[in-house]
Amino acid sequence: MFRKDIKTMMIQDNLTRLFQEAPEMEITGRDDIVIFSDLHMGNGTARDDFKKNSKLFKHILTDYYLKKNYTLFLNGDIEELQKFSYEKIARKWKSVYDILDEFKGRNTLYRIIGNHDFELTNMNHHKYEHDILPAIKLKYDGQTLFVYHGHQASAYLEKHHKVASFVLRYLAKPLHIKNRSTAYDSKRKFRVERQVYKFSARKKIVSIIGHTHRPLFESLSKIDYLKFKIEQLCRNYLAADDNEKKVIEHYIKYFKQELHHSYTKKKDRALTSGLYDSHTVVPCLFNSGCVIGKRGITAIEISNKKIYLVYWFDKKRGKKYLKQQNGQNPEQLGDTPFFRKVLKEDHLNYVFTRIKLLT
Ligand SMILES: [Mn+2]
Repeated sequence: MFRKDIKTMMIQDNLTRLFQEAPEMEITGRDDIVIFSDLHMGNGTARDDFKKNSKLFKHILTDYYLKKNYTLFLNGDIEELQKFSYEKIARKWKSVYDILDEFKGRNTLYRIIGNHDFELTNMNHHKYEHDILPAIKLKYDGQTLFVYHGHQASAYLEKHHKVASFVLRYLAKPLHIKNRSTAYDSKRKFRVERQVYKFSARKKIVSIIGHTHRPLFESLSKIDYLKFKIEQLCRNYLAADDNEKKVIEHYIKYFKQELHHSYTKKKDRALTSGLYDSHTVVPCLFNSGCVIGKRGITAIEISNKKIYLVYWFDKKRGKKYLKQQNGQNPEQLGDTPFFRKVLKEDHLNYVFTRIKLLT
């Protein structure tokens, strides 16, 4: 057997074990859930990746999700314990923990472990001692949404995260080395996604991860998604009446522009093919992105029997997102400069039907 095959087998076993051991929670179409990952909260200095979006994050938690009674899932890497001590983080971001406590008081907070906050599982007497889960299975209408951070799909991290932690805290700090493991290189991102995709398709489940900081919806990157949408619209065009045809033409034009735009940006173009073994894409992999994005925060929401990828941004930093897209206007959060925009959405039953038919 090749080394590569052994590695794959080990990772798939790893994910299977995680799946078996994860607690289950029943959800219905009436539940409202939001999933964030990768906050990487630090000590408030320039090396703290969370700092830039902290105000936005606090606002959307209190003025949107708490107000609307959402259940909050924090899907790993909440604290950046590979660079900072828990005490320093807790002191600096007390205002964030106060908000988390409000969710906790309502019994609507779930914390899932990541690789950068893994140390918490070895610490006693901190406030989330009994709240941290390795993963969770959300059961919806007999189907499974498996929520976990995603580092378990990387053989390297599982084995070496203690060494990585040491290196980051004691060596990277004085030398001002940028956190390489958060700015995950493309190849490693791709490998993690591929392993999770493989596992989920085989199990006929949906996986919702974080870790790579790259938002994914229905296993599709932005380019894949646009191509898929254009194809779908072309098919629908034939059976549409005159009015619908106009709308469809409008959408195709918009998606084509976006696609062209993405192709000219090298970053989006990277890693768009080869994630899948077969030619059909099974919509089994979702990624919430991260809270520390340069242009804002992405999250996965589950509500109204649907799943959404949403984008929160500050008007000053995301002006181009203010215009109408996909026929949707971004929604302003009260009189703040903050906006919420639905990037992608689909019915959960439709997602699971496609998983069933395509695997
Ligand atoms: Mn991570």
